[in-house]
Amino acid sequence: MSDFDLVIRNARAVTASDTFDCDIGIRAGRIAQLGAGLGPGAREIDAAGRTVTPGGVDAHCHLDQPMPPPQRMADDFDTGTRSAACGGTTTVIPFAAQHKGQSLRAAVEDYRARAEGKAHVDYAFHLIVSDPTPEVLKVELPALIREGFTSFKIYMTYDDMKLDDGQILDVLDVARQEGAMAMLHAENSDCIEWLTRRLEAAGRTAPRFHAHARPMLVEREATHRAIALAELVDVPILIVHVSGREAVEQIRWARAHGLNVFAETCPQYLFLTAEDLGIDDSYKGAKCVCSPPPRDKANQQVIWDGLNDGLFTVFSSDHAPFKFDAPEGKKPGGEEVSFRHIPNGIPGLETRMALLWSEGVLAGRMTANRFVDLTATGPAKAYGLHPRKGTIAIGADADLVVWDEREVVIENAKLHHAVDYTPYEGMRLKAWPGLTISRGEVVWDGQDFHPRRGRGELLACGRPSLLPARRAG
Ligand code: DUC
Ligand code: ZN
Ligand code: ZN
Repeated sequence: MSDFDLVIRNARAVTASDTFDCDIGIRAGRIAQLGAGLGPGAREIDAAGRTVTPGGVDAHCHLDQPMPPPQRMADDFDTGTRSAACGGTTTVIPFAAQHKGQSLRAAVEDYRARAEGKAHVDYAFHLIVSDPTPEVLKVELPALIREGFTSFKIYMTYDDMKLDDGQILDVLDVARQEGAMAMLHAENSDCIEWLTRRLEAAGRTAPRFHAHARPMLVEREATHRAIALAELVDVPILIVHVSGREAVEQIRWARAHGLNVFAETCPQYLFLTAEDLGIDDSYKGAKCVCSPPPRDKANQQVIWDGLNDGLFTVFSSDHAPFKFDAPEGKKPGGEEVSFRHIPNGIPGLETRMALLWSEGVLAGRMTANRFVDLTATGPAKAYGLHPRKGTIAIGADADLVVWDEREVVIENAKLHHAVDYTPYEGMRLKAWPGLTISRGEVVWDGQDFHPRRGRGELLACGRPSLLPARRAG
């Protein structure tokens, strides 16, 4: 008789706060015991000499999100969660996006149907509120938050998504009343449009001009405004995909003034620069067109500093899967178009964990505990999934990564997404997940993916647990 379904022996377990040697006993998908010399498991894995971290929580990725034609995302919940699993991520949080004129509940039901029966690892949904009608504000959004959709994104740019300041205040007010987490995409839309028109008038339409149309100033201004709006409503917010110094300075200012402003950043702001959008007018730069755009080397260091000193709570991929050489992707209708029309975003679900483990932890830039906080515990707390997700603790889901330290060259041909490129092609890393375990099942063994479509569950999120609960009265 075995005591456990699975025992991982001799693990060097790392949480956001501690590092300890132990066996991990798993029963019915959960961590049942941590300790030395645990009883037998039906299956046993010896992790001697290897580090075990919580499975990653990728709290910002886009999968099968409805897009205006001809655009189409290459990854759905099948290929997206496959790619996640093979890169050490065991929970993904993509977006149920409301389009203008649509009910928010209809957007959630549509997205639920897109995910149903496809996912290989667990998932939750953020909402995107793009049409805050009285019905949405008074009825739909409060009800959805109470049903477990406790976070939503607000866009300050993109014509089909953006809210004006008054609308943002209204939506933030719902977040405050219901204890939800509002995520802000902070870029000034009018400044981008003004710059884009001038660039186009001068014939500057190559992908690299995307970065010229979105300088740090437009991110700084919108970040400042988002902070002021949240201060007025008196509600915590989280600024997503922070790219560099100017937005970081705004967030530091807010924190210094006692405001609850949280922040997320992404691998592209550590490992890419604006030069990856092109130093000439080559269309290849379209591969790295994302918003905000990557900045320069000095800004990469600012992001590393913020990851280490606690400015950032969340490290996400912002995986936005558009093929490069495809009419539904970066070449709309098969054409090399002006940067204005290139779908924004880059793939990154599978590479996020290994990039930060290798270039952060193994390169000596970051502690392993901080890595866990940024890639798993912090996002799980920010979006109400902790302690079920994001940690190694008795009672938590047995979502784990056992790390292999070996040289790995990133090649798109070896990745498991449905995108035809990775911006990190050829990069040499010092490690890759050797095992990814999702609720006690090995979904990736370092060589092979073990598919089981539909095993991933839709998670109901609780309230964010980054702050003490607000007391009534
Ligand atoms: N920017 C976004 O806001 N979303 C998707 C990808 C991107 O680059
Ligand atoms: Zn965004
Ligand atoms: Zn995004």
